[in-house]
Amino acid sequence: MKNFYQDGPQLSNTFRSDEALQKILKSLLPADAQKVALPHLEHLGERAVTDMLTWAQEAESQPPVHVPFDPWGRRIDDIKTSHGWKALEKVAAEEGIVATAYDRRFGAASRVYQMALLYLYSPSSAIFSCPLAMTDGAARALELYADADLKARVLPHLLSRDPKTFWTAGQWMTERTGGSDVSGTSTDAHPFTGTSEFGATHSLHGTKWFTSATTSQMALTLARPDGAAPGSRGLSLFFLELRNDKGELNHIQIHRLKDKLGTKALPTAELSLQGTPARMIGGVGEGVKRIASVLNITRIYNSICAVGHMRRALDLAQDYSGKRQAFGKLLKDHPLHKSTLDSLEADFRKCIAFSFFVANLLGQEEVGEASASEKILLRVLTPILKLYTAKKSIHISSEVVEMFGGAGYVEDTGIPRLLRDAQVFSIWEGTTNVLSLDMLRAFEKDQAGQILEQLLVLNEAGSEELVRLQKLLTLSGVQKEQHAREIAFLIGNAVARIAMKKYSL
Ligand code: UCC
Repeated sequence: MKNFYQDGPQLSNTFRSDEALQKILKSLLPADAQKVALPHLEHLGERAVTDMLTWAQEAESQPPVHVPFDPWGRRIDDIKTSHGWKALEKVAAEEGIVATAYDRRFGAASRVYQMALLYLYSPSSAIFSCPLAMTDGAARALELYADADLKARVLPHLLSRDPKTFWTAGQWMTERTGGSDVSGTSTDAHPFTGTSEFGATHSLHGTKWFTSATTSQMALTLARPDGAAPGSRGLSLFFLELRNDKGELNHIQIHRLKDKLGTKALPTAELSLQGTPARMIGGVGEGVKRIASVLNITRIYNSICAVGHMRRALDLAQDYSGKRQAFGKLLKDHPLHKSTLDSLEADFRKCIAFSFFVANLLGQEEVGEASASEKILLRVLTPILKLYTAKKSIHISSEVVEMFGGAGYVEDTGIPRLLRDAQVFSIWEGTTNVLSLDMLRAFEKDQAGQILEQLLVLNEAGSEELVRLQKLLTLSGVQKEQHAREIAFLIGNAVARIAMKKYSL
């Protein structure tokens, strides 16, 4: 074996090779939607392993840089991103990764089609899918709650397929007091006295500790208007534009970019608002309820992206198992290696089925076709889906890194990034525990717990997991809180099985 060199893993068209996705789409998309969506997805599946992959590698190797001052000492707070990052933004606009959901050409199925595009786009996007999540969430919040003039000004940009007019949005919730508990938000909103192109009502003062994709053109944020109550019930939702018509930041100072474990290409920043003009959306104290519509979209994005991430990890591991020899045979011919891979593939199938089940509910709700109990299911299943897919993605990524042995631990193979980037799925947009408790609170509203239990009883009567779940659901107070994660995972498993059956996976 003197001149032996191992061949690395190869990817092929990620739509054509994805049997589970194809089955789900054939089940969920009506014939007219399939005619348009399937060739488009095949085209994107090819880009995901050609030009996009090259740009994603470029974006990863040239992370964003914050330039606080110009050569003469003026404060400019420029954030320089790579050519690859910009090219991936262009792809997002051209391919309609957000817009497809809102043209509603195929009714509820437009959302499913759009989530399938996102699923293929995300693993080759260097996590440009994060700004897209915020863009989609902002589009939905504006569509639901903004006045007509603000919608007319902003929605055509967020939903543009032209890279020259496309905008992305940021979501700025997290302050130094924390990202989960927003009750301590200390950004103040005073009445605005100047003139503003977008009808500002307030000027904001405060520090945002983590702002997603700070190169976006607009953001939604929480702040406390003068005289509003303390705690989260006193917060309102605000729209702002980052730059004025001269291209200068609108009274925003960027302190630094965050040095994160992963998502290295993503320009996440810490900044302060120093009298930033902003327009209130909804009323005083309605902030959390209004921003929840952003969170519900970004949590489903998180799930679809986590599942896309799993698929990418498994594609690499499966290809490699047909190339790598050890102990006299290929990895795929070792029974233990094969059964390990098969069990990861089974986890992936559960997650993709569950994710598209919820994406379909979202589509139905958006076009007014969801029944009352489907709306309630969407509300309670969203946090469960998010936490379930995030944890599975970390598990699968970790196993895949291990399957590459030492090569999986060496940076230039690109494999370690799988694990680093997976870890964020369970942190941003609500951690596992925060979402488990959100689920318990949601159970209490509109008999959501009973509606969900009925669905499970209908499909899983007598199963050991259902019996355990029913027992846990009878707990109350601290005991129920202590078991909230177990409850969430039992429900996740059950709904995933129901969805797999529905899509014949
Ligand atoms: O900033 C971050 C980093 C950005 C980068 C992210 C990129 C993601 C990209 C993904 C693609 C790759 S991450 C920020 C992370 N923070 C969070 O996600 C927040 C986590 N915390 C929560 O989820 C909390 O549950 C809160 C903040 C939403 C709510 O806490 P509160 O203050 O205790 O409020 P309540 O009492 O739970 O809810 C207030 C009201 C209630 O309605 P009413 O008043 O009618 O009873 C709730 O039912 O809001 C309602 N509500 C909701 N409604 C709360 N949550 C929801 C919801 N999800 N849907 C509908």
